[in-house]
Amino acid sequence: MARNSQETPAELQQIENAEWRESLDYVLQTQGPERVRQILRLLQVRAQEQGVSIPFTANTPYLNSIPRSRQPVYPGDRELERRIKSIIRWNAMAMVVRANQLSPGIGGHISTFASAATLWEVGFNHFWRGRTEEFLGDMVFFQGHASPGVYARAFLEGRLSEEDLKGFRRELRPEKGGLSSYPHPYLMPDFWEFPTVSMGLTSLCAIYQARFNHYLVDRGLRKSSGRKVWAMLGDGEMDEPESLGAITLAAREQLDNLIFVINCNLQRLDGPVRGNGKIIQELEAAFRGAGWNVIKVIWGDDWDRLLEADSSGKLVQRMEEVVDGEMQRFIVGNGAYVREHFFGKYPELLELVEGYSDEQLGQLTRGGHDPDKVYAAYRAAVEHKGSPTVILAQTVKGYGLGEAGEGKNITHAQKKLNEEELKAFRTRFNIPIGDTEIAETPFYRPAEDSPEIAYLRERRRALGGTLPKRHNASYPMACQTEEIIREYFEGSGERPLATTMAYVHLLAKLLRDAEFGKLIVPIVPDEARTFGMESLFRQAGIYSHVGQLYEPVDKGSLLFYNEKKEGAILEEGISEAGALASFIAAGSAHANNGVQTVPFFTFYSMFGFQRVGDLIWQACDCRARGFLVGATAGRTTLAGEGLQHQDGQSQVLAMAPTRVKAYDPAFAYELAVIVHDGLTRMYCHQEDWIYYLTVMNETYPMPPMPKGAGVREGIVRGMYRFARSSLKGKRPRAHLLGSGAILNEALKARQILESQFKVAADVWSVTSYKELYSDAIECERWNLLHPGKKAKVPYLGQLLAKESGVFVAASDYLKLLPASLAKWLPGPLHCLGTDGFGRSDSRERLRDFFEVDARYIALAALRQLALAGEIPAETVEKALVDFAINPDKLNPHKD
Ligand SMILES: Cc1ncc(C[n+]2csc(CCOP(=O)(O)OP(=O)(O)O)c2C)c(N)n1
Ligand SMILES: [Mg+2]
Repeated sequence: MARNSQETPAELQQIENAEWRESLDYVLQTQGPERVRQILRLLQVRAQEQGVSIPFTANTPYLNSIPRSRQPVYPGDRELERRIKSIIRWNAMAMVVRANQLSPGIGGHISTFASAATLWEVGFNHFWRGRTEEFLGDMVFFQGHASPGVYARAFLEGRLSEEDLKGFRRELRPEKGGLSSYPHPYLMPDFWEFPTVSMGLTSLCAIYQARFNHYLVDRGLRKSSGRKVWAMLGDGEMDEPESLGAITLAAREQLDNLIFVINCNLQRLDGPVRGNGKIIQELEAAFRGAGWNVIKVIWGDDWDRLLEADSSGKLVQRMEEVVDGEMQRFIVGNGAYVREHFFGKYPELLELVEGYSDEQLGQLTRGGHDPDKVYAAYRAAVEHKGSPTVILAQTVKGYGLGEAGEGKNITHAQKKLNEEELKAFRTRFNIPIGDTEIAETPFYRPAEDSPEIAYLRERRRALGGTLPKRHNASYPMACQTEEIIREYFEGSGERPLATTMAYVHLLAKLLRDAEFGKLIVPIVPDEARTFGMESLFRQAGIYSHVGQLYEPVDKGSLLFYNEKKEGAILEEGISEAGALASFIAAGSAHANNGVQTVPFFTFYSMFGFQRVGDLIWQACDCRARGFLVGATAGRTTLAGEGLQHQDGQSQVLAMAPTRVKAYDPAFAYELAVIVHDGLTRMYCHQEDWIYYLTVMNETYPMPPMPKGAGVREGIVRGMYRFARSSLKGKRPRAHLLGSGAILNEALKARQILESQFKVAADVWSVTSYKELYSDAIECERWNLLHPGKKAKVPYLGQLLAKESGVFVAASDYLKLLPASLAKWLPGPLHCLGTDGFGRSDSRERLRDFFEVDARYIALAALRQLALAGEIPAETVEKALVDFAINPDKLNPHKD
């Protein structure tokens, strides 16, 4: 190219740029992309050799990943699909608006689905396969607060009625019921499959779900079927640590059955997700860095023409330099504004759009609203092999709401539309509703024989039926585990054992059980050796999709780290959140995978309910079943580890989720009875429960199960008499309630009371305060609502009907736990517990510090007896001295 000597350096650079670009285009056309990569690499190396450092970037330009030339032809009827989508948009909006007209303040989200509609409808019409006899269907995690979009579609599909839609967020309507605000399988067990509205958990659970689907195949429990897991996510929720926390695992496990679609409307609740940056680029770098296939869908078709026409490179430059906060202004502003502020920055760009009217510029679309682009991305995603895919789709929050909130910061809070706004929405989406009816925001469904309904039904038929649809495929198992647990009824003789050891022993036996063995999924986050579970490595194997590519250092030992493809153990590394996501996948497999797996998730109890409590809540919402086993439990039983390790609250935290049964067994036979009960209820009677058991690492001889009547029932219902007083005759009487390892302290206290004070003391083993409490409040409620009927007596009341005396309850947990029962006891109660921060020291010192050892139990009993006038007050004072208790010692509540 001849150059003019008058040209400025900037102009020369322009020419140079154009030449380089043309060269690249030429190489691409004549020799293909691989050659382009080679040359770029060559140049990179050359530059580096010359000392030009090239900044690291995990980003590609701010352009669509799939160029127009590689877009497949759209297979659907675009016009019909647009009409269907418009109707769904209307109904989804109408549901929220109506609910708020009827019940101001009931809430709901309009703008999220408005931004996601194309992303979802392309999925519904062309990708997401329903469940059939032969195929379980794809799994779709829907962005939770866009639920009106799913309901509105189900309405067109004839799955929900107009009456149902009227019940959105009005679940307690008499007789009619309603639709839950968000996806909750607990509330709509035939409809929703995955709860998604606790931000962050969707990404995590979808990843572990996809991995679990592979696990089932590798373990021979399911045939490989090519089903996909789709997670429809928001850009704001990607800030939750759980959202990105497991993405490297997804790539490492080569989960090409997993597709994320992130709805990048650039906004969250209060404002822009990254006002001063670009969320799409940030997420691209994170996912590419983690090894994902990243597909960006940023610009709609009309931008392609502009990009193709721009030889200056200024359009891409402008696209890249505009931060998201500014991008939002181009949505809210009109075409003239876009011309002036977006294109106006460079004369080349103004020239580029010279032939465009302001109206045209105002309507330039974002990629996530262009079905062609979305389809191309989805097709590429489902065909991609070897790694998971994330689609980053730029959309507009509140799309179509116009003045009512499109792209505005207030849009998330928009619950109502005035008449003018409704009319504008109606007109924009061409909904056949007249001006006279519009104020009522009526729902609209075309006639059954209309082209829209026919098309929509045909599409779903072709894809195997409707979704979401939860299908509970659980079936009653025989549960012949009585033989397995009988051994523990005998006790361990002189041999000291910890409940953890008994638990691991039992689990190993269950893994060999003809019925359960193949279904048990042991899950552990890097503490198997801590809990003495390494024997299971050899027996069950540690799951690894690729088997074991190395010879482990401990290969020679019996307990070597044994990874294998058909391994049963999910060794999750140090991720309680990930492990719990696996627990959810395994615990809900009867609904989502047609196979009834039985998870046993064993973890450091301190890092369970308080660390990943929301996931446990979500597991309950999923109606997951299985065992959560909090090991190294008990604030004073776990010695040495101190403040951040000693759990003295999980039994209290476990009170909250109603589908959790919580047990704190002291002895091996108790544990065995509880596990047996869990298996029977969950897998024989098919009840939705999660069993939480705390197990401990303190060793002591395990006694045989007492022979008396009602022991086994008592273990399950929460309490039974372990030892009756050996003293006869009428004398002061105390009842000592102990749980877990602290039951041993109650037994020692009994000795002290009987031998030194001649107080008759019975010892009760409280296996579950939660069971006792739940039963008591249930009776109380029934009695309140049936005043004319004979009052029901709680189990606790029945058990203690003939007892008198004082009560002392001691556990390794907060005093709140036994205090919850005080009103149902026939005598005064003193609660001992472990409120306060843990310390690293020996068990003896810890139990002294927290005031839960035998001396304090005896002291509390004596004090209660003195208050009741059964013994002189001086006896208590003397006991304090005899027990060498310093009243001015450190206060565990405060120090
Ligand atoms: C853990 C958690 N924190 C807060 C919320 C409340 N919340 C619901 S939607 C939302 C904003 C979501 O933004 P984004 O993910 O960008 O979705 P969008 O609506 O923009 O599509 C928030 C904070 C929640 N549901 N979960
Ligand atoms: Mg958003």
